[in-house]
Amino acid sequence: MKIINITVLNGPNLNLLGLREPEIYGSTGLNEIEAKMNDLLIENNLEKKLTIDFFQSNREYELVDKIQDLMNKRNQWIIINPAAFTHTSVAIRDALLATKIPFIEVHLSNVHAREDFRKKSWFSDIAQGTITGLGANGYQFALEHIIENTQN
Ligand code: CA2
Repeated sequence: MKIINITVLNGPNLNLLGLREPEIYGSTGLNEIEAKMNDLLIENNLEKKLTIDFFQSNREYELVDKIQDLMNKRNQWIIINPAAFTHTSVAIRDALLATKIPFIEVHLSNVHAREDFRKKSWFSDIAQGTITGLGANGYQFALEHIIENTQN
């Protein structure tokens, strides 16, 4: 049986979700987002076919290392909210390009409706798709896409 592994990567400050600035980022914490994603697998009886690993870091090199760890592994997907690194990180972009793992870029807030510097993403043009502005549900939608596109 082909097992799909999904790695959910979250960038700097997202460990503060639910604790600060709920008016921008919502009141759902990262733990709750992770629990809901696991629930979605269980509801779909997929817990033996899909696995999800979660990783949050405030350090760019740790995210690069985590992506490199997935290199040469088969049947991988990445869901990534690079947070502030969205607008700065050629290093994370290069790591994703090197692994060739399909990924979905998620943002809680609508980055296009905010400051100009947030409109530039180093990821959108190489992502399978992007979800922005739909809050914590964005992670669920990304997972639903993977579920629908990896069956058989
Ligand atoms: O909307 C998003 O998901 C962002 O990726 C969040 C980043 C921001 O730099 C991007 O432009 C858009 C910021 C993450 C900070 O997360 C916090 C969460 C709670 C309280 C404070 C910061």
